This record gives sequence, C-alpha cells and structure tokens, in this order.
Amino acid sequence: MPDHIPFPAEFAARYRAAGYWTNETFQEFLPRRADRFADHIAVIGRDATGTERALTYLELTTSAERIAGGFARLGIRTGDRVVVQLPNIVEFMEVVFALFRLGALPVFALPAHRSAEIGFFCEFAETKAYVIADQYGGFDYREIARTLPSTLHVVVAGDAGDFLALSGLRAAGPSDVTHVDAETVAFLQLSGGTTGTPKLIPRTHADYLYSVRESAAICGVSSATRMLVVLPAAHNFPMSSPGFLGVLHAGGTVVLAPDPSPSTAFSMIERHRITMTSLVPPLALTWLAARKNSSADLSSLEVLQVGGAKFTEEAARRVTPELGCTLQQVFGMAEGLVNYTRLDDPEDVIVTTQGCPISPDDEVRVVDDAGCDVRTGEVGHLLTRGPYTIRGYYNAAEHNKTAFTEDGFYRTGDIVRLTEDGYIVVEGRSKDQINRGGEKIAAEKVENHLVAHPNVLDAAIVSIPDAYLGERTCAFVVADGEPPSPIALKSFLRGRGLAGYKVPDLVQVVPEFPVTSVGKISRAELRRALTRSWEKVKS
Ligand code: OOB
Repeated sequence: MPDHIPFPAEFAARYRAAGYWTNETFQEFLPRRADRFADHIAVIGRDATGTERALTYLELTTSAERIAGGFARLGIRTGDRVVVQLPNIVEFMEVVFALFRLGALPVFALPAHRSAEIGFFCEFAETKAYVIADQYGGFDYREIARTLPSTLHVVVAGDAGDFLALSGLRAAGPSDVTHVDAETVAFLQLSGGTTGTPKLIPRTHADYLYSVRESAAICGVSSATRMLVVLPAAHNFPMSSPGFLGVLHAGGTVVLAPDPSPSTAFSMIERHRITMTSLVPPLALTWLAARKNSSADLSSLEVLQVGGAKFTEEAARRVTPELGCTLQQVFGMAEGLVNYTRLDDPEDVIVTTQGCPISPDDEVRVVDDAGCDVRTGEVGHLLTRGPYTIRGYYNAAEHNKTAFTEDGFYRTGDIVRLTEDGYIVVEGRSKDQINRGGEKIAAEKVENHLVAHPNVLDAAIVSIPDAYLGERTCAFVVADGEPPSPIALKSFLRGRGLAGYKVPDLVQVVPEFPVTSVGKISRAELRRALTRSWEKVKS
C-alpha cells in the first residue's frame, strides 16, 4: 500500500529473527483454526434479524469463504479498502473474515459513527464498499449509506432496502485467493482522533498477529476461554487485547453481547458460563453498582479487564470483592503498544498501575517537554517504539512529522510515570483530546461543526472532570447576533451527522474567549472558569 510507512529494514529483520513476526496472515488465520478446532463453537451471538446463532470454527470459516466469493464478484480485490460498520452481531465475524480471506482491508468504523465520519473514511481511504446492519440501537444505517457516492457498493446485513443484501452475497460460493505477504497492511484501525482529522492506522498481519498471540498468552486464554464481547468489536481493545482474535487464536468461544447493560451481560455470563470480558471504566462502574441488586450467577467469571481510560484505584479495589474475579488493567492504543497488569501480580500492582508492555522489545521512554529522559518515577510524556507499534499514520505525511520522533518513536500524548518494576501509571494526557468514558473526542473537529452554525462566531470545547465518565464536554460559544439555545445547537450538530457522544454535554455562551500570549484560545483558562462556575453551582 503506497501510503503506508513500513518498519525500517533492520528493525523488521530483528523482529523476524526474534520470532515475533511470522509468515502467518489473517488470510489463513481462521482456516487454520478450523483445521484444529473444527467442531468447537467459535462464536455465539445474534444475527441482524435478532436470532441467536452459534457457529463452529468450520461453519464460520465456510460462511466467510462464501461471503468472500460474493465480495469478489462485486469486484473487491486484494488490497481494496472496505468500511465495516457493524454492531456485535455474528455477521461482523463473517464479514471481517471474508475480507481477510480476500486480502481486502477492513476499515473498522464504530457503530456510533455517523455520516460525517463515515463520509470521511470512505473518501480518505478510497473505499470500494460499505458494510452495515440495517438498524441497530434505534438508528437506521441505510440513512448514512444514502449520503455516500452511488459508486460505492453498500452491503446490508438484514433488510437491505435499495442496497445489496449480505445474504445475496453468501450465495456466490467460494473464491480463489491471492496470497498476501505477512508484512503488508491487513486493515485500518481508527485513531482516537487527536486533531481535526481522524487518523487511519495501518496494521500489518505480522505485527498485529504478534500482539494477538502474546496477549492471549499473557491473559491466560485457552480453548476453554469463553469471552463476552461487550464493547464494540471493531475497537482495538475487544479485538486484540486479547479480544476476540486472541480467543479464536486459542480455539476458545466468543460470545457477542447485543448491548452493554449489566442486566443483559449478567444473564449472558450465567447462561454461557463466561470466563472473561473487557470493559471501559464507566461500564465497570455500572456493573459494580448493578451487582448489588443482582442474584445472577457470575461464578464462572475469572478475569475482568478494564481499560481505554484511567480506572480509579478506589473502583479497582472493588472488583475482586464485589464481582469475585481477577481484575486486569489494560492500557493500550490502536497505534500499537498495549500494557497489561499480569494475572498473578500482587493486588497493589493491579489496582495502582496500568500494567507493563507485552513485548521485551517494546521500547518505552518517558521524557520532559524538551524530549530528555526523566528519572524513573518522574512524570513525563510517554514515547514508544516496538514490534507492533506503527511508524506512521496512513497518508498523513505532515501529521507524522510531529506524531513520531525522527527515530520512529510514537508520541502517545499520554503523561505517565514508570515504577521501579517498569510498570506504567497513567497521570493524564498532553494531547488536546477528550476521553469521555473511553470514547475519544477531538475538540477541534466538534468546534469546526459548531462554527458552521450561522449564529456562532467561535467555539471551544473543553472537558470537565466527571465522576462517572471521567470527562464530560462543555462547548463555549461566542455568538454572532442572537445566541442560539443549547438545545438548538445540539440538534444542529446531530443534524450534521455527528456521533452522539461528540455532541457537547454542556453549552455556555460567553461574550469572548480568554487568550494565551500569542493569541490562541486558552483552553486552560476556560477549564478553570468552568471549574469555578461548577463549584459555585455545587456550593
Ligand atoms: C484504547 O485505544 P484508543 O486508541 O482508543 O485510545 C488510546 C488512548 C491512550 O493513548 C490513552 O490516552 C487512553 O486511550 N487509555 C488509557 C488507558 N487505556 C487507554 N488511559 C488511562 N488508563 C488506561 N488503562 O483505548 C485501547 C486499545 C487497546 C487496549 C486497551 C485500550
């Protein structure tokens, strides 16, 4: 792929020699598991019609082969990009493995994305097709499809309307396969989005499969593992840390939760004898609260992973006594580096740190503002380089100059400190990104939408600390003429196709913004103003 920055040759040689990178690709990943685990159940979940299905490894492989044939007949070829926006339904697995089989590259959109984001992915990655479910969570995804260029193939799981039915593709029979090299790009993940434009993250077969295999080992995944996938399966955490890929790697069973509510999840844990699952901190708090009034049998649950945003020590301490399982903290990023507390770590390490890296060759540096290494235990910016961390975003030469150091370290934007044992404690974030319960919001992007309103002169989004979500968003707005009401502004943003979680929680109209010495909007000052007015409200 022309826009992909490969690992330098000497690093690639080292990672190969160390056995991290192998020849295995996602093309043969599933067929190989089907050879070994043919009749084991690979996946249990609802399909687009709401019917629960259970597929063995052989059935999932066969189904993916047939869909691959359908995609091939549509003209999807090795190396083509396809935006996949599916909820946690069995078709997600079938479609993703079908695309892998062809050597086509899924672009992993999340169910919460709307037309603004999807339109961008389709254009930027020059995608050939867009795969959706007809409806999910009260939203009709065909509405997004109608806003896209008519040259794009739209494939729908469920009621296709005017578009192509996934069930029609299935009928097409198996395809011939063009073999791909393990060191080429397998798919594009989305970055949390730290600047105006979301970034696409090219991951190779070799680097990603290394992280999957090691994650499975670190997290104790085996053919007896029964994982409940609660978070959207397209996200890096439930996909590969160890995620559904780690479970399929080991021959275990993946169970897809139709929604993340504790009532749904608890009854599924009981019914399917779930052994592990992964959550973001706000959901973990909801589960802890719901456990008090639930008599569900959660005794099968061995490991609860929490990650995606900082999990407070107080909450972390409650997990084992209240849910009866081991807590594993996971600090990762779609760009690569993933850290885990180990299952046999002492309790204090598990509740006070965000773990240590997967690989002995993960290079972790903590530096000050000038880029000099700080002493162990001191707080600084986290930089990282290693066998499964990208060297550049897809087609983003300008941004890559600042997102990576000259010698290829990724600037994570996280403020951390290291313990004597090499464990990472996350202290905050330097990048101007808001983390609303694990969902990342780029302030600038939302601001751009706000200023599109005829009565908005300027806008700035800042976060306010929140006990439940970690952070909430507040939009400060300077009006042009008659100030729009908060309700009107929020519905304006939704009308522009912005994902719901990006719509600001609060809107405040102000006469003007505080500015820094060079005249930029001072977000720090806005945040302070917000904290002051918030404290007034509380007192
Ligand atoms: C995961 O991936 P992304 O790409 O959505 O977000 C990465 C960012 C990190 O740079 C950090 O700011 C934050 O999310 N983060 C955490 C954290 N885990 C992620 N901050 C504090 N504590 C944690 N445990 O979020 C992700 C990818 C793979 C595994 C787990 C999470």
